[in-house]
Amino acid sequence: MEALPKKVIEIAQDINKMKIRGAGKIAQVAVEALKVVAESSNAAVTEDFMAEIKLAAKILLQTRPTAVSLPNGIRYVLWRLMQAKKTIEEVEDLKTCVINVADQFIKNSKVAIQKIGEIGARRVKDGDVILTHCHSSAVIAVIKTAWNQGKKICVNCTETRPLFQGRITARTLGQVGIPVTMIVDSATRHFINKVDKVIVGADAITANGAVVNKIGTSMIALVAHEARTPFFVAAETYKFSPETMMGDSIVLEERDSSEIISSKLLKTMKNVFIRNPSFDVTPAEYVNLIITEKGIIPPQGAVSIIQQEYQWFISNEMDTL
Ligand code: RUB
Repeated sequence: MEALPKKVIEIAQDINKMKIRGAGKIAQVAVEALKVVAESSNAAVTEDFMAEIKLAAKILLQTRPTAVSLPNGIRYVLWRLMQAKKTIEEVEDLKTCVINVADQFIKNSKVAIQKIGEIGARRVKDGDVILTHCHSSAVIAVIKTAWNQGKKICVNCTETRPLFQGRITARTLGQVGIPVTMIVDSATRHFINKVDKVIVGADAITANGAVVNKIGTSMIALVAHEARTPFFVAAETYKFSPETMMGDSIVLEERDSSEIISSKLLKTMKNVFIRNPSFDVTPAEYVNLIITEKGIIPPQGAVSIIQQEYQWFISNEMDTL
């Protein structure tokens, strides 16, 4: 079997180092990487081609553990490839299959964001103050769509420590003219009574409607719950986790301590240890609704989405990876 193309390794490294980040984007580039494998494969027999694709899938899956969009995107391609292989005998035809399916996933993913924008914007009123956390393409779509509809909204956005993804959100929204107030994460409760609704993205949504998102999200949800401020989640259906229906739980990534404090400074402190979990879990009871490209659902509807979208996975217990 040939070595994987350099581009695929680079994509895997960029996801791991967070040069490419955000659950939706991670899934899109991982699927793009499978397409690169297909485009550059010199495999002579279908078995070799399948082995190359599976190796790339394995490497990509190891890059970040929490965003369910990543395995869901990869499975989208692998499942269709495996179905195709039952009748296709030529390597070239399998390559075409991967390329087409990958393009289809990326296109669907972009359309989903657009639809979430349109559906979510209906829940945004003229004059709303929206609070968001981290940087989510789905949330940006909702806010920008509402703004483009002429709704005079403004946004409070947390810095999102330790890696400050809130700055990406602030810059993106500010650029189109939306007034943004950036606050430190811990100022959320101080400002919550001036906020009309909270909208955050998701890395994973479990069968019981819990939402896994950037660390700090569950604290914001708690604050919103106490203040009776609606808490919305904007997420494509490929963020829903079929594994959680089979009893698995979502792995919460914990990243290096150097993201919080330099190792040089840490060495000067005695008996100090750092923990750096990247994500947390917001229970369903703190979530008012989830905006998906298929419509708005209560968190309790997560299980139906999983049943509808991932029946093929559940009934086949897809253990090919
Ligand atoms: C990003 C994050 C985002 C979700 C949703 O974490 O938690 O809220 O991934 O984003 P990180 P999107 O920066 O660690 O990847 O809506 O763009 O998929």
